Amino acid sequence: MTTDKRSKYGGPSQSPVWWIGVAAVSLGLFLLIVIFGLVIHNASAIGHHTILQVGLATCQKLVHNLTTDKDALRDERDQIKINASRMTNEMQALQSNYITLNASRNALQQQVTKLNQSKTGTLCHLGWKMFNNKCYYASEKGVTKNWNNSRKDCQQRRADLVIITTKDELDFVTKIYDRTWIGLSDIQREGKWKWVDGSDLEGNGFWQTGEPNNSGDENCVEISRRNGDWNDAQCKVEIPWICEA
Ligand SMILES: [Ca+2]
Ligand SMILES: [Ca+2]
Repeated sequence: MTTDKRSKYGGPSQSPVWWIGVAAVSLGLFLLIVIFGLVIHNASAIGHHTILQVGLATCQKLVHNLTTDKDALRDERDQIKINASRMTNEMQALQSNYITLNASRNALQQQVTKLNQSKTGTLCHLGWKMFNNKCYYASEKGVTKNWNNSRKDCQQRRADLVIITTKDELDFVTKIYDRTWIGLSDIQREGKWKWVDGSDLEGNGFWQTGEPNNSGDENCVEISRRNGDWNDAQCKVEIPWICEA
């Protein structure tokens, strides 16, 4: 039995060589596979390394860019702060100037008001007289006119015949002339006494006793010699006149 098996494989000296060859070939193939695997693995690792390097460089560049942007933003923020501070200072200066100008304007307005008061209180045209902040013009000595022409003369002087509202004013006028036209008449309607500004005669006036009597169609009012009070006279009479502005 044993002899038959050995003859089948060609003798006991050839069998180990054959197995060794097979094993060597197998080992060689295995080593090739291992080397190939290692090469593939290394190539993959190198690829990964390169990608990581590129990614790292990109990140570094990104960080650099972000740092640059951050610095730029910080500078911009600082500049905005400086501008805001400067604008605040300018605004405060403008507010201060506004307050100063407002105070100056108020002071000037007060001066203008005082000047206007001073003007009305002390200044009348040359040749005019002042009384209680009003200006009065008395016709020249020796010149006489009827009531209508006297009034026209006053109007040419941007005034009108005097309107007498107080006893003081009456006394002031009668010291200038003891006979003079005043701006009162009943020309428009008999017995309806109106001043030249269109207003009605208020109260009883300063009529002489027995006047107004419309004696001979008397429609214009004069201050006459008799005690300085009023008399209605004919408008055509020519006497001095007094204007009030
Ligand atoms: Ca009359
Ligand atoms: Ca009369």
